[in-house]
Amino acid sequence: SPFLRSGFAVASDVSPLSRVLSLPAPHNQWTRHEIRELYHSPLMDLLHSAQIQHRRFHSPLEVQLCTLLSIKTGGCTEDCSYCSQSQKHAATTGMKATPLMPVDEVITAAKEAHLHGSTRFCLGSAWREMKGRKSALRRIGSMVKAVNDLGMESCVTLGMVEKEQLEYLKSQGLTAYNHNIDTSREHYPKVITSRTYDDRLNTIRNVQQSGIKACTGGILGLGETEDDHVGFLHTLATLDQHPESLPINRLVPIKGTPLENIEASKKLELDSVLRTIATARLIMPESIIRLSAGRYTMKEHEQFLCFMGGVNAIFTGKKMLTTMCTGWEEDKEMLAKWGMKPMKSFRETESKGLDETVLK
Ligand code: SAM
Ligand code: DTB
Ligand code: SF4
Ligand code: FES
Repeated sequence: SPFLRSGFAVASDVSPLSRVLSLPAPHNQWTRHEIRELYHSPLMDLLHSAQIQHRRFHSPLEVQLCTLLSIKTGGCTEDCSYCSQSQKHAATTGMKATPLMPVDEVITAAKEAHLHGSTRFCLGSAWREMKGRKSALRRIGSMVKAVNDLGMESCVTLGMVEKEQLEYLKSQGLTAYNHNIDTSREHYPKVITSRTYDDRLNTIRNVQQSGIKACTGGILGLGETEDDHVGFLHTLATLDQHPESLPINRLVPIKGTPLENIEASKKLELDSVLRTIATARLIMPESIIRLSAGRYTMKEHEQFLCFMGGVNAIFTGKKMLTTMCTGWEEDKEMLAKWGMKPMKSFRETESKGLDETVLK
């Protein structure tokens, strides 16, 4: 074509990016070196390759809409230094602990989310672990069942959990369990001391072994380096199974927590976020990548670049757990403007089906 000047290949045949694009299937044998090379590729090539990879494994215009509900807020005995819900920071955050919500209130919130087009409903509790919480587990089982009965995918995030408890939740129809590694193994002890990195990995392993999909990812902006992003991605990409869902949160600095005033020199830059997302897309091509906490602070064009890099899920609705969330209408308007549409639920054939007019 006269319009094409020769010689401008996307990346040479032997570049790390083109090697990844020629892999026929996902694998979990990544080395840190390989991931580092991808992460530090020219950003333009990295984003372009991630978009190609995205199109090999996903329908490119579909975004999973997911809504969160905090079913038990505050009073958590963990010391995660970013979190509004840790009891350790309660004196300075002023966060009050609430009891576990009744099932009918959860159903009301799930119905609302379903009506607005969300296909996955996620229940979060501020607990270190589920051990000994027999009646709470039963009640959460009923919530899961009710969410499924609406035709939505169900998800819970309840802290550390035992195998038998996971089997019970699975028997109630649970789709996914969220438990994050949060950051790299090296940076982790600077952020959380009350639970180890290996505790987290064991919980994720138990979830995957029980046949529940694992939603696991982390937070960017905790004062970590770009090499911590590489380490974080390496841990995820070398799990026995890649996460079904991979949340990327951006730190929302919460008043009264140790990370409230993170130093300006450690501020998270957009290009690091894009590099993390695009590298995740390249090395875990089947995972759903979810742009999570802090999205409401991002401008539309910043979010657009994240979608280019391989994001295909968001939380949308009235609230995250305790922080702000962009609402359904605003999100649907933004996505529709770009020609994107909600991802169909794999449960949808079992339900009455989504209202096709949800995204006009
Ligand atoms: N308590 C459960 C746990 O830790 O597994 C579930 C809820 S916890 C709030 C889920 C995740 O939300 C955390 O692992 C962290 O990645 C993210 N998160 C919590 N507070 C945040 C904040 N202030 N900014 C960004 N992400 C946050
Ligand atoms: C995840 O990684 N992000 C979601 C979900 N998993 C449970 C929660 C984000 C919470 C952000 C802080 C808040 O709203 O309190
Ligand atoms: Fe507790 Fe989860 Fe907050 Fe950590 S992130 S303090 S485990 S609610
Ligand atoms: Fe529900 Fe990740 S928190 S899918």
